[in-house]
Amino acid sequence: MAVNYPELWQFRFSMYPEKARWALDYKSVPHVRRSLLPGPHALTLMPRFGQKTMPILCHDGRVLKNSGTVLDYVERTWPDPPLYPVDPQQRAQALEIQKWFDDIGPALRRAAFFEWLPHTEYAARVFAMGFAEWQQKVYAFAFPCVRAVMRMDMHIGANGAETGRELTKEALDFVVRHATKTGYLVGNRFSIADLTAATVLQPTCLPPEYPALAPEPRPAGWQHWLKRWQDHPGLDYVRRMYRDHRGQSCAVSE
Ligand SMILES: N[C@@H](CCC(=O)N[C@@H](CS)C(=O)NCC(=O)O)C(=O)O
Repeated sequence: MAVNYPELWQFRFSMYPEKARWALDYKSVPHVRRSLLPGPHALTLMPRFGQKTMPILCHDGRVLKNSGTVLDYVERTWPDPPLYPVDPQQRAQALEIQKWFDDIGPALRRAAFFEWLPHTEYAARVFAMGFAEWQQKVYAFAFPCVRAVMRMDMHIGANGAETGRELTKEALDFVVRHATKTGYLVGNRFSIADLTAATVLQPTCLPPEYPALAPEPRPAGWQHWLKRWQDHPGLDYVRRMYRDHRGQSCAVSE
């Protein structure tokens, strides 16, 4: 009998799909990952789902869009181990923290992209990781056009990058302040708040457990971006969440 695996639509190298991957892996849920290339992704997603952002999770005839909705579904469908605190007050607090990090994610992404998107060959290679060689070649050729659209779409520019850097610092300060007592943002165990905070902040230190690494040697823009954060104590929290809780991939090939 064919197994009905949940199907996760994603970019390999992206923060919001990472929230969904992490939740599924954390709960040991075998799932299929459908990976798309930034740019052409819209042509696949729009006719099928009527939106072009991911993650999108398909399971049992349901289509879940938006990382918060996907994680809520994952939590209800596969409750163990839990990502939502049992205590209602703590649960509300964890969901509020998730929302805050979800809201600042685009600003942080804008700031990071501002520094490393100009490295054409490298950026195209990172986005096309895992695709067939011919696709990588075509993508590298077309990348300057794709990048122009990305810059417009995500409003990538100097002012936005400055705001993004300020918010990144604020977010790193936040995790240091809130995780001092127990090591976690809410209560004394790993929750959706930590999963979201660590995911959104992973570009500041690229923890080795992140499933899509930016290969070395990294171009100047990347190095500059990473150097900016390297002495912030919040990086210890991000690395610890990844090291202690990221777990193994439960992706299956069909
Ligand atoms: N608030 C949404 C944000 C999703 C989002 O921005 N996803 C990015 C990848 S990290 C995306 O799919 N971008 C493609 C596009 O905007 O065309 C969520 O939590 O799922």
